[in-house]
Amino acid sequence: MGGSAIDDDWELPSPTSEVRTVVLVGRTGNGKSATGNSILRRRAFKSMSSSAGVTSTCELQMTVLEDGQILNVIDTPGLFDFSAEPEFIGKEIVKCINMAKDGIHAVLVVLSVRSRFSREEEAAVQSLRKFFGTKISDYMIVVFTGGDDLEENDETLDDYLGRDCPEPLKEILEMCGNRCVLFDNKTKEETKKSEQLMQLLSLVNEIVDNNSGKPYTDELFVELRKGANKLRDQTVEVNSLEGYTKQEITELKDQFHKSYEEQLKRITEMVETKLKETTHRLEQQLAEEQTARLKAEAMAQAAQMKSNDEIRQLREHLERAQRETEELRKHAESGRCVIL
Ligand SMILES: Nc1nc2c(ncn2[C@@H]2O[C@H](COP(=O)(O)OP(=O)(O)OP(=O)(O)O)[C@@H](O)[C@H]2O)c(=O)[nH]1
Ligand SMILES: [Mg+2]
Repeated sequence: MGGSAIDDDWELPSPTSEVRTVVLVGRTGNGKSATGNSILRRRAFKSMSSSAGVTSTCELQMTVLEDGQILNVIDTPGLFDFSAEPEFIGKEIVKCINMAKDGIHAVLVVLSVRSRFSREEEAAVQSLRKFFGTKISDYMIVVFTGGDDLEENDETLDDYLGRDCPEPLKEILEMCGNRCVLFDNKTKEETKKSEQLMQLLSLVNEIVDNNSGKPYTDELFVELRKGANKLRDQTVEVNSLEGYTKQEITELKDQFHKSYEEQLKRITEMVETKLKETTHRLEQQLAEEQTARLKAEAMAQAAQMKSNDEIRQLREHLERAQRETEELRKHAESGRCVIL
């Protein structure tokens, strides 16, 4: 992980349990909750069309897959959304990491074929990578929702990506090893539902294999888990204490909770600071890219103008020459001059 307070190479020991965790991220309205419901095969997350964000906080739901694999699905509000306050995003990131505990097995970047791939989306993915480090790309899968829309036009995902795929989207797909899948969250067809889910789960398996079973973690995961474990141990210890009054036990527990809350607050502040840094750096980068683009456009325009000017001059020369030739011809016809 980049940045000052948080480093890259933090690993948790591989979890012994078979639980896997996937996190849904993406712009509001792209269909994160709907995709979560398709994975869970039940309406667990609230999903609906709305001009404002529907999901307001991270939520975890669990399912047992056909092969017995336990899968945790974390739905999120628009994390890494530039329009949201860093304080809000910071709290949600900490909450999400706290929920993921042992780490994240796959990050599902939800895009929609029903809306244009925007600069905000590009920036959101870049900011995800800047915040969690480039290692996060090894865990990313792009889920395109709106498969029904493509089907209506007799198009496949390859057709869709083949026509006018914006360069930044191509880069994102390449970055995550071209792991992408099309989802139709509206379908009632059982075969289609299970086929698209199988495709997604096989990509999750691919990620797990590629990363030797290690889920994504970093220092934040370690710190948060240490805090939670400490609180759990302290609670067990206090419960087994003898010779203390009920009130004394309650007071001790309150004290431990307070120190855990304080630790959470400290980590959240750390995340907020890092987010601000990330956003600032990204804004600078985007501004620089924008300036470079404008400069290139201006130069191209100037070159065009220059050549337009040259063409105009050439045309004027030509017209003048034609006029002179015509005059000479007229003179020649009147016998006053000879054309050579
Ligand atoms: N036609 C079609 N509509 C979809 C599909 N997936 C999601 N939607 C619709 O898109 C709208 C937004 O879906 P949500 O699941 O609420 O989107 P979200 O990303 O969770 O949005 P927030 O919670 O606001 O961040 C809803 O009306 C969904 O029914 C799909 O595959 N096809
Ligand atoms: Mg939602």
